[in-house]
Amino acid sequence: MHSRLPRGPARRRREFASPAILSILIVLAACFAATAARAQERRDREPNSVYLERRARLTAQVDCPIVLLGLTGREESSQTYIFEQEENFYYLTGHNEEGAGMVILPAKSSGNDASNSPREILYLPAKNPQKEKWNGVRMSPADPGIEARTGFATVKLFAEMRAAVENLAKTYPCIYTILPYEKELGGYPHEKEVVDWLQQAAPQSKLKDIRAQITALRQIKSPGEIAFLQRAIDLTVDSHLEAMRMMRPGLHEYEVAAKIVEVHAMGGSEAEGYAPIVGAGPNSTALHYDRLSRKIEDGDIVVLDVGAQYSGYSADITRTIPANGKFTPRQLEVYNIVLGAQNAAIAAIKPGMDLCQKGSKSLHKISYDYINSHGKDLHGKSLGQYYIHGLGHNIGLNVHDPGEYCKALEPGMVVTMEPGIYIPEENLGVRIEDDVLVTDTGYKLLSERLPREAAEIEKIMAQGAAQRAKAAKRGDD
Ligand SMILES: [Mn+2]
Repeated sequence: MHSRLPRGPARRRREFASPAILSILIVLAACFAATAARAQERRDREPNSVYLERRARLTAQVDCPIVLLGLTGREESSQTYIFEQEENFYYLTGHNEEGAGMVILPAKSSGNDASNSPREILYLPAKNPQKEKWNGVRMSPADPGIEARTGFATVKLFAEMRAAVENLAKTYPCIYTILPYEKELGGYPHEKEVVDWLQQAAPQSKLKDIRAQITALRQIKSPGEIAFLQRAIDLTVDSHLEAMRMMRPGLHEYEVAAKIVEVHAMGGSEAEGYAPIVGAGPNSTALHYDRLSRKIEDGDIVVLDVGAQYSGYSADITRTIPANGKFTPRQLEVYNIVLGAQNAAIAAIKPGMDLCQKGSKSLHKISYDYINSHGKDLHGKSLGQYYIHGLGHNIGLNVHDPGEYCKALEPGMVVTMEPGIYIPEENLGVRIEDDVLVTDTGYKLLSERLPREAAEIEKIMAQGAAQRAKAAKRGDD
C-alpha cells in the first residue's frame, strides 16, 4: 500500500512583503537563505546514455517539440522540505537540481525548423555565487564541460527558454508537455504552472499531453533501475529483519519505525520511499495508519509496511508479525490465508497477466478467490469482503509508479504483490507484500531474502529475544 503523501499544495510558499515588515525581513534574510530547501543527494544515477536513449524514444513518437520544466525548489515552505526532482523530468534527464527546463525536438523534422538547430536543449539557472555560499554548488550553463556532465549537446540559461519556446511556436502547430491529469486541481501546483507558462509563451500552440508515452517507458525498468530497486529492496529486507528481532510488547510503534529508518539511512538510503507504517493491534486494520503512537501490547499483531529509497527508487515491502513472537491460532489461520493468496498470485505471474480487478488474466482475482474460499469471519461469512484493496502496483521513482492496472504485464516491469485481510472486529489486519520483477518466462521475487512463512518469522523473533536476554544477563553480571 502505502502512499507517499502528496506535497501539500496548502503549504505552497507565498512571496509577499509589506513595508512595515520589510526591515525585519532584511534582518532575517540570512536566516531564510540558510534554511532554503536543500537538494537530495542521490547515491548514484544511470549513465547519460540511458537518459539520452529515453529522450530519443520519446521524440521518435511525436511531431512537435516536447517542453518540460523541473521543479523549482519553491514548491514548499516547510523547513524540512528536501528538493527532489519532478519524477518524469528526472527519468528523462537524471538531473536533480532546481529550476531546470528542457526542450527536445521531434525526430522527424517538420521541414520548417533549421536542420542545424540543436535537437535537445537543457536550460539551467545562471551561476549564483551568493546563493552557492549557502546551499552549495549548482550546475550552470557556464560550467566547463557542462554538456558532457549533463548529457545534453546544448545547455543554455533558463532565462532564454521562454524566447526559444516563442520561436518554436512559430514553426510548429503544437507543443507536447505533461498536462494536469484533472482540469482544475490535478497536478497542482507544478503541472498547472507549467501549462500556464506555456500558454503565455505560446498562446497559438495546441498543447498535447506526453504523459502516457513517458508512463509507458517508465513501466519497463532498465538494468540500472532494477539494480537501484534491488538495493532499496535489500535495505528494506534488512530493516524488516531488524524489526522482527527487536519486536516485543512494551515498545511503541515509533520506536520500531525509528529503528527501521536508522537501518535504511545507515545502509545508504537517501530517504524513505514513504512514511513508515507500523500498526499494532487495532491499527493493523488501518491501511495507511500513520500515527506511530501506540504502545505495543502482548497479543497484538503488527503490520510493518516500509520501503527505503535508493538513488531515487523505492522499495515497498510489508510483513505482519506477532508482537510477542508467537502467532495465536486465529492470527496464524488468517496469516496463512493471506500467504496462500499471495503464493497463488505470485505463482501465476508471467507476461500477459495483469493487475486488473477482473478478467481471465487477473492476478487479483486469483488472490481474491483464494481468500474468499478459505476461512470465515466471526459470523461464518467468507473473508473476501475484508480484502479491500488491489493486489499490487508498479514501483520505481515513485512507490506508486504510474501504470495501467489492466494493461498486460511485460518483462521488465516491477510490481508489488500485496494481498491483505483486515477485520476491525477482531483487531486483526494481515498484509504480506513483496516486490517482483516480471521476466520473459515468469517472475523473479526481488524480496525473496525476507522470510514469509510464519514459522520462519517466529524463529527470527525467538533469536532476537534470546539475544536480548543474553545482553541483559551480561548487563547484570
Ligand atoms: Mn504497496
